[in-house]
Amino acid sequence: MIPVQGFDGAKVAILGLGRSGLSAARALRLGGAVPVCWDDNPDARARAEGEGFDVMPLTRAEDFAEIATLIVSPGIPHLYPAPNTTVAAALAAGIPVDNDIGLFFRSLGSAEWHSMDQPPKVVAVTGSNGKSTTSALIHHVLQDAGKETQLAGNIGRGVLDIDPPEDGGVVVLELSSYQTELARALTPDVAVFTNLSPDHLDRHAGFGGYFAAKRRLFAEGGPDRAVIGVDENEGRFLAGQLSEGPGDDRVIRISAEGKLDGPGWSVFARKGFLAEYRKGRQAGSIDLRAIKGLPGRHNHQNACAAYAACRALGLAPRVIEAGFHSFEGLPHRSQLVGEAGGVSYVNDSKATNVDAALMALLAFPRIRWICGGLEKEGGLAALKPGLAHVVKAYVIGREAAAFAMQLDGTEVEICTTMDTAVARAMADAEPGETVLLAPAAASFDQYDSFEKRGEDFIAQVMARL
Ligand code: UMA
Repeated sequence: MIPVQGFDGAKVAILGLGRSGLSAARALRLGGAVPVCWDDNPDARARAEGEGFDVMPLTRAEDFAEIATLIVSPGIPHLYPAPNTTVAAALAAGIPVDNDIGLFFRSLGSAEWHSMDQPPKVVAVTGSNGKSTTSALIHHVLQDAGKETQLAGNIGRGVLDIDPPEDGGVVVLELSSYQTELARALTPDVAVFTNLSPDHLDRHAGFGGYFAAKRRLFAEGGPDRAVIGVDENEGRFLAGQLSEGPGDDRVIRISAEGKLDGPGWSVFARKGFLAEYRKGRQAGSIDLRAIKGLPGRHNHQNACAAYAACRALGLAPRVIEAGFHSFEGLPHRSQLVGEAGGVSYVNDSKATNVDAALMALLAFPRIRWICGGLEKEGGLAALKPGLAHVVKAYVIGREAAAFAMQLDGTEVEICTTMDTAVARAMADAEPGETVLLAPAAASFDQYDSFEKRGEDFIAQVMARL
């Protein structure tokens, strides 16, 4: 755990007592602060009380009379669509609002760092898609290369929960827009922006607010190196703003859409190969088609981002390539769960929306596609470019028939349950094909979470392999 610095003896309010809130409360207490906690859910309050924390409602400006700052969990709105009551009270009282990420960046460095040969570094990854895989891949490559490394942030571990890093250590953080928007300190050594597509728009008052939240990672002090996905205008704009000129290699441009020209530092994927160019010369290349844990264009973009971040940290191309080969992927994201009789079984239960499912469909040539569930707004029309890869769809979910109706032109079987869908897809599959769970829908009509849905798929496949 990282003890929070700068609040010794001060009262610090904490709103939200989930993973990040409780971890902030513990780290503040360790640093000598007096946490004052609140959560709108009584069960969460009881858990904090069980750990000996003071819990009290903070709903009026007067409640903040003795409070130095308010730490807010990422899932709690602080401005849009409307501030939570506690945040509104803090704003009325003129109290600074921060989060665990801001506390982390202020508290990570210690006096011991002065005597280290290589003081620890922080890599922070943001973007709309691929940030979990990119962060996990950077962490894996570093681990594989024998470096001391820790992974935290939006990926599921509170940032203050990590151990103080050692000499030469690297902390890899996945950061969401909720987290970057609120943090009062954001000073990674290497910052990565994977890509941008609309998400969480209600929390950021639109697409501009969402981009502005992510851009803060590159503005507050500025990283030594910025790895920027330039396949959208926003990335191209950001890369241009951060560079002194086209040859400035503090910015590494990445693309999954082909060769990037220019004298600067770039990493791109073309026809299944990753290439690195620096000062007009090729500096490295990797055959991504041979890497089983990273199938498809979207994973090739993740590979470019992770490669660039690892190069910025000084790793050699061959070391990074070796790490890519042993990367197994994250659970429920292009996860290869088995192979038999020339058929591959892939769990992409995290594909809860149409964009993510399309990426999965484009990653494999001949697909027995298990899809359906609780449909999101916007319909399925955007899946069209991927349907050419589908041999047949096996539709699950309570509204399977309505879902199937939208897959006009594709052979479809209404299966409703995972059990039936896996059995039917497996019976039909031929060598060279992939049985793919990529639902293009949320799981909540039949499961508690996308994780539970993915686990059911794996169990059904394993029972029959
Ligand atoms: N709460 C209130 N009032 C509210 C809303 C929530 O009191 O109005 C309370 C809840 O009762 C609960 C607590 O706040 O006790 C939950 O806080 P939280 O939703 O911020 O969740 P944490 O457990 O702290 O987890 C957070 C991230 N959650 C969100 O961003 C929603 C986790 O990312 C992250 O892994 C974790 O911190 C550790 O850093 C999850 C996520 O869904 C995976 N992220 C979103 C995404 O990836 O799309 C951004």
